[in-house]
Amino acid sequence: MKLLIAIINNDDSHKVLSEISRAGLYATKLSTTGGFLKTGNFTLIMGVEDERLEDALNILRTNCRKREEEIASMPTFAADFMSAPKMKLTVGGATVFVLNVEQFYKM
Ligand code: 2BA
Repeated sequence: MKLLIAIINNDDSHKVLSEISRAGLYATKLSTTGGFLKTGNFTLIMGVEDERLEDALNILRTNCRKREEEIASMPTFAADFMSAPKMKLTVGGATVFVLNVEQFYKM
């Protein structure tokens, strides 16, 4: 069994969770915050049998979009904020960690 930890954009949440349920997979959704942009995202924890790992990854691949976000680069003073040059970041689709599960119980 594998444990997937997937960090996903809030906008993709509804579609991804629907597809996971439709595929008969299980997930727990946590509300989280990116350490860099400090905006909300969400994190899925999924316990997945080895033979279903590719199914789970495909759902994430298909339903999580890459998006461009524009942020102000760091101004020197608060007054500089409006004129601070903008920089573009590519955020997402999904950031996924796959870990081996040693033991799994439902008691
Ligand atoms: P954030 O930390 O808010 O990062 C948002 C986006 O900002 C990142 O998109 C990336 O484009 C950029 N970014 C983040 N840290 C950076 C840095 N040190 N230098 C330059 N650019 C940086 P993604 O890579 O798609 O990440 C989306 C979200 O996934 C992240 O939100 C964070 O919550 C999570 N994440 C990504 N990589 C991670 C990792 N190695 N460990 C833990 N969480 C991670």
